Amino acid sequence: MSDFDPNNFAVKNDNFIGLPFDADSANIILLPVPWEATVSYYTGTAQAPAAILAASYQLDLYDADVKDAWKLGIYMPPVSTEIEELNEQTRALASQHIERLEMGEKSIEREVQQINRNCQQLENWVYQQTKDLLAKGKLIGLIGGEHSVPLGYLKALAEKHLSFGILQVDAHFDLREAYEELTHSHASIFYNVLEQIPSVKRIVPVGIRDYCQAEVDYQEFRKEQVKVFYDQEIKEAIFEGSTFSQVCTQIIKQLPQKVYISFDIDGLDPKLCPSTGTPVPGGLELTEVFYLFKKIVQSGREIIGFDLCEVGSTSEFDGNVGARVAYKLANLMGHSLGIIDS
Ligand SMILES: [Mn+2]
Repeated sequence: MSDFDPNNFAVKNDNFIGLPFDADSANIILLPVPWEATVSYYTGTAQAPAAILAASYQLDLYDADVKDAWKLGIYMPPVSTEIEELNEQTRALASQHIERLEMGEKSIEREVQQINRNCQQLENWVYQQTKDLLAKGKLIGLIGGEHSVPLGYLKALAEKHLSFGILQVDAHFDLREAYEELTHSHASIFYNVLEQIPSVKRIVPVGIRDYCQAEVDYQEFRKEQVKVFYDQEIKEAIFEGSTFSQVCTQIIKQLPQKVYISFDIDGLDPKLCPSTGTPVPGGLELTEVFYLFKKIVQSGREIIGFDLCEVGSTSEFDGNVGARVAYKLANLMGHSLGIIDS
């Protein structure tokens, strides 16, 4: 590290942005979870960790919001081949199953049970990995994969932090009680979080613009816990003269002291994530979400963890945007917890 020059081009050393850290020396671990068993539209997010790593070498290390950000110490371990194999098996089963449903045929119970069991195995793996990293004092950014992957991480985090909130950037609510009969669906992550993790006292979804009646009803049922900022409401407030800064103040007011950020890349305008699993027109600009994150940190709140999910891999630009989001979130998380000053 002593001879590392942050002004130089990145060396392709198999670590994020070519940073000079390893599993021991890093403070922040970007844990890759190459999983897309339950995706229902475009595939490719299982390769997102590889796409983000490949694109990351193009980034500059300077971050205007966090001085000497590169010194925080970020490390991205290699992708687990065990999880890659489990993903491939499960994806094969799930795509047969989803095709059957789309043809109007009945599902095969044995097959559904096998998919759900494999998804549980993935959750257990994420839980154990993140629990071990937290025990070593590491901060973690989970790099999906589809949006179902953070459940095990949130369970591990909930053992360390007994009360926290989640800022969810997303086009979708993900509040379905199972989707396509799959209990661990990407469309059910926050239903599962609310039903299974009592330490999560508040969820603040931002950018929501594609959802069903049952999700609206469930949000209404959980309205003290789920404070939603629909994309349409945000845009209309701005059309009528509110500023984005005022919108951010309202969002931040709903967040407790400890904040976990769950960033589904499809919360952004799809021009920034063209090959994500389920792109939806509308959404936020990258500058807007980065401003919101910075304001959260400036409010004195702590970012205790994050995930970045649903980044596509079939166009190179998705990895480029994903790498920038991962770096900004890691930097602001470290800064909010006082690892380095700014
Ligand atoms: Mn989502």
